[in-house]
Amino acid sequence: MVQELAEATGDQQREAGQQAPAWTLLQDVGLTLYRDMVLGRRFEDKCAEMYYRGKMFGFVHLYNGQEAVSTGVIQALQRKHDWVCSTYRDHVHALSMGVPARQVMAELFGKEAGCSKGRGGSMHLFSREHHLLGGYAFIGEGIPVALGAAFSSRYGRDVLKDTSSDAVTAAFFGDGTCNNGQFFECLNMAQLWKLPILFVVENNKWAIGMAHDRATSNPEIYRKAAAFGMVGEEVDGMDVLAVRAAAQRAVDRARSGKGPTLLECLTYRYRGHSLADPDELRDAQEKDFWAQRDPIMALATQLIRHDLASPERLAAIDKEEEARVADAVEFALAAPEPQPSDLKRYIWAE
Ligand SMILES: Cc1ncc(C[n+]2csc(CCOP(=O)(O)OP(=O)(O)O)c2C)c(N)n1
Ligand SMILES: [Mg+2]
Repeated sequence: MVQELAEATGDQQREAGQQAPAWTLLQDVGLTLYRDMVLGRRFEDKCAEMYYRGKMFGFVHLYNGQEAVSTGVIQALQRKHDWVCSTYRDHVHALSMGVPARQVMAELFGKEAGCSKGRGGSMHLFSREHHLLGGYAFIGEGIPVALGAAFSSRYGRDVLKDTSSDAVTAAFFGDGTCNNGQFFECLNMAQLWKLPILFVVENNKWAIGMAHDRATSNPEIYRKAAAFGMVGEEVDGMDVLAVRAAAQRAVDRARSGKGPTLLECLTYRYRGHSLADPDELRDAQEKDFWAQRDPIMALATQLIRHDLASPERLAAIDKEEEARVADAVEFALAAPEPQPSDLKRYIWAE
């Protein structure tokens, strides 16, 4: 673990022109990853509470269990420079991208203060400021959007000769989505043009109630990259350090013009497909197996074992993030509704 953290901090230090990784920097990276995952988990738990109390409406898809993927990949990106495209399971990607919890929660409550002005709701979070290209309700819909962003980086650099145009885009999507045509079309174009993009598959074994192995001829998704001559890599999606390291390799490849990567993260969603799903199809043994590999618990154990954090320090972070989420709920509940007279506003760009 110390080695992986040292690699991560080494990147930061190289940028700052320093030499050996200092212990405090190792600690900083470890705690940043921990805090980001805790915020995601607490936020989602609060959403479930609000939904079941009848305060939140529509379909709401939670991310519990998959936090190491969002945190690991997004922490390898450059904030407000690189881009991310999500799915309907998008709250935690938005938080990892730095969209304030208040704005995300207000969006879920349909308020004007939400990141999509209350017009998008849970499945359509968007923030230009934070380089979040959106959540999308149709599966696979975000992949070509991400491809377009990656194309524009490459075009800016190669055709318009703008050397600062080196942004990388990460497209997140699920295992079920990899049986959709847009996935294959976009992989082909990305490799053909060596676009700076990460195709991040969050393989949580299920597409609503369809088990991945029952629906997919070759369940090892990362191997599909080979059909396009692309690099494909499989990573333990419950291990945030492993995800971060794999994402960093892919980001380096993309930014240096070597092209895309298909990164398959093996993970699990703890809750039903959406909050309307009673989750009766998956067996308890399977759920237990993955619960024991919880990404937040795993990182906490490592941080404590390597003397990078005390249990008290981690508990304090838990409390701070819990308070951030409680504040977001208060803010969202008090925020004004959009005006009926503004019904058609934001349909077109202003
Ligand atoms: C084009 C399209 N077809 C069907 C659906 C219905 N649908 C919603 S979620 C889903 C399963 C997606 O599973 P996966 O890609 O594994 O993502 P996960 O929900 O596991 O994150 C399907 C088929 C849809 N939203 N869009
Ligand atoms: Mg899935």
